[in-house]
Amino acid sequence: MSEQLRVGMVGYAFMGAAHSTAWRTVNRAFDLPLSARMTAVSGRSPEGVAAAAAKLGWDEHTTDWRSLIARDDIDLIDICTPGDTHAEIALAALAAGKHVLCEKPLANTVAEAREMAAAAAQAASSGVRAMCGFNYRRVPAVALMRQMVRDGRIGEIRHVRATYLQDWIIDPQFPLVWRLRKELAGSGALGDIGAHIIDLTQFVTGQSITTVSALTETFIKQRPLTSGSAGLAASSDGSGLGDVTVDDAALFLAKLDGGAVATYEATRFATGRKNALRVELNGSLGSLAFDFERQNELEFYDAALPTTEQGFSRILVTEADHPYIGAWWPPGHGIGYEHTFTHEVRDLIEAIATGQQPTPSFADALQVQLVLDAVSRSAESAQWTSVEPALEPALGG
Ligand code: SOE
Repeated sequence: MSEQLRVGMVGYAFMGAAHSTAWRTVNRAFDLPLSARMTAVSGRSPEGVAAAAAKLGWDEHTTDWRSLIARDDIDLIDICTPGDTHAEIALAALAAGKHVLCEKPLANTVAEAREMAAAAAQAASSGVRAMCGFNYRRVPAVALMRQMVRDGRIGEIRHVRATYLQDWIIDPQFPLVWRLRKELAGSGALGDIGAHIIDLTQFVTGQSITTVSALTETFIKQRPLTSGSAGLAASSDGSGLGDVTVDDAALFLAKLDGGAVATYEATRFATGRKNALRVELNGSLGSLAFDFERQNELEFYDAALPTTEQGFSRILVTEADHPYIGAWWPPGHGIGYEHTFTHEVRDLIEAIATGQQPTPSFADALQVQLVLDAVSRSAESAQWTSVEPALEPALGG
C-alpha cells in the first residue's frame, strides 16, 4: 500500500462531484507513488454535505472548512467553491502547509490572484504544491495539439481562433444564481468559460496574450430571485427580480507575444451549443483544430504534403502512446469529460511525490486573471488594453 495523500475538499456541487470522481478513480487507472484518500468534504448545508459525502465517497463531512485545514491528517485542500471564497481558503491552506488544488478561475480579482500566487511561491520553498484546475489542458487531444505545435508540425502560428459556447441561461425565467452576481462569481461567461479558452490557447501555443480589444454584453438584465439568491437586493418595484451584474457574453481580439493574432468568444447565449469549446490554430506549415464535442479527435492539416494529398485529417486520439490514453482502454474506445479531472489529479499527485511544480501553477493562473482583467477594462473603455505584467514570470506553463 503506497503512502497516502489525504484530501479535504471544500464544496460538493458540479466541480465537487467531478473532483470526487477523479480522487476515487485516479489510483485505479494510474500507478502512482501516492494513494489518494478521500478523508473529508466540507459544505455549508449539514444535510447536503452529509448526503454528498455518502454519494461521492468521502470518509467524513463537516460544515466548517477551517476544521479541514486544522487537521494534521489532511495533506491537501481541494477548493471547489464559487470564486469569492477561493482566496480565503487557499491562503489559509497554504499558510498551514497544505497542498492546494483550486478550481478556475483562480480568484475574482487580480489583487486576490496576486496574493494567492505570492503565497504559493512562498509555500513552494517548503515543498508545498499548488495547482489551478484548468482541466481542458488534460484532454489527450489538447495535450497532443501542444506537442505537435512544439514539434513544429504547423510552423509559425499566425491565427488563434477560440470559442466557448453554452446556452444554459437563454430563458429569461432562469433564476438569479450565484454565477450571475459579480460579488460571488467575479464575472460571467468571461471568467467562467472565457478563462478556459485563454488558458488553453496559451497552453497549446506556448504564447501569452499581451493586448486585447473587447466587448461584453448582458442580454437579460434582471432575473427571478430564488432561495439561492438570498440576501440579494430585489428590484425596488417588488417584482421579485434581481439585477444580473455580470456579462452574458464576452468577445475580444488579442495579440500574443509570439506574433500570433487571435479571436475569442465566450457566451452563455449560443442557443443550441451546450458546452462547445473549439480551438483552431493556423500556421505557416499547417493547421490544428480541436472541438470538445468531439474530444477524442484532433484535426490536422499538413501543408508540407504534396498539394494533391493535402486535406484536414482526423486523428483519433486513442492510441496507447497518446497522452494519458495508455491508462484507459484499447484504441478507438474513447474517454469523457470526467477523465480530464482524473488526469489533473494524476499530474498533481505525481508533482507532489516528485517535488515538482504542478502546472498550471498559481502564477500561470494569475496570468489568466490578468488577461480577464484586461478584457474587462477594454470592454469598459472600448480601447485596446495591455495585459498587466505578472509580478513573477509564470512558472511551468
Ligand atoms: C459552467 O459554465 C461550467 O460548469 C464551467 O464552470 C466549467 O469550468 C466547464 O467545464 C463546464 O461549464
